[in-house]
Amino acid sequence: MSLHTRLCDLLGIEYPVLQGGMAWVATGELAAAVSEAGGLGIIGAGNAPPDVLKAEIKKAKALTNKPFGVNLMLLSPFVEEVVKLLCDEGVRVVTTGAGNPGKYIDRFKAKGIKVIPVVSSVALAKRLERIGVDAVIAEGTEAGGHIGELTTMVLVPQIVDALEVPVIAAGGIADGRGVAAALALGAEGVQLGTRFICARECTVHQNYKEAVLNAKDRDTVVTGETTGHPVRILRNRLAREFKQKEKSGATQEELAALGAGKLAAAAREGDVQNGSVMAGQVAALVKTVEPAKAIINNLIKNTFSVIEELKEYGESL
Ligand code: TUI
Repeated sequence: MSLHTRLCDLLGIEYPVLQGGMAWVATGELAAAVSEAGGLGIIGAGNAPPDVLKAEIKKAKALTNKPFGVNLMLLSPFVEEVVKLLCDEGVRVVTTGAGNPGKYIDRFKAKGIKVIPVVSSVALAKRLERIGVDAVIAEGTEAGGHIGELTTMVLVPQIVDALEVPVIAAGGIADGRGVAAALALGAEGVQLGTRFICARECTVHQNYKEAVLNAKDRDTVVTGETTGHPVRILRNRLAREFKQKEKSGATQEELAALGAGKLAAAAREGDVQNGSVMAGQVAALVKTVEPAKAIINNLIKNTFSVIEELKEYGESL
């Protein structure tokens, strides 16, 4: 079964399914597994120094000949060096997050790298299309990690209406129902992060996977609303402490100190009580650990089942 859109041709992939480039979670192994399964795997650069990222790119190259991407996290202290590394390494696709990538786009384009920023507003999407991005990822506030304000349901159709380039929907998608909904909104692709945390090939700590598997509908909270960098994480001791400190008027420095290193503590050491367990609201829909190939195959199969079911509504007319 195939689900072919402009995005498949743009990126040279079989299915228009991207795996979110999650910092400390989306390593070379996961990205390669997703690309091998016909989607686009994406390594999360996060705050990693260039030598660490280079090793992940090397791992992915050893595991697949198919295209994969890297997510450039624009708040990284190493952003300049990472841009240079991505240009030198022959990475084929760069997604960006947590800011405006405008000033780096010419350098990527000069190397033939496809650039796909995550956007959470129509204004930024239009500005970036004008300076030559190849597609955009419209990410709703349901997503995990650093988030914008608008929901996927409201953001995606507005960006579809405003742009010519393909739009990829993200935030709140974990199964075929979500993919069918995204297509209905006009998206030509989807990006899933939280679902791929529970891919078998994802090397994140087992405790992190279990935290996602055990999450219920209201188990995520947004921290950092007072810092200008809202971040959705699973409820735990850290989340409670962060919210408490924000309520009692803690300074930006105090909050930054509380957050420092906490994603790595959860993702790599498995401290899911005192660490930052970033995940989207859709964690409640993630119930199994499966190979990336099974996740993608079921996603596509279930998308078509949903579309078939929907057709029946029209048949009685
Ligand atoms: O980037 C993400 N999600 C992330 S990055 C991350 S690492 C981090 N850790 C702690 C604090 C902050 C970051 C964890 N999760 N998603 C993509 C995304 N980008 N969501 C929203 C945005 C975004 C926000 C503002 C994109 C552009 C933007 O533009 C602001 C401007 O300058 O116009």
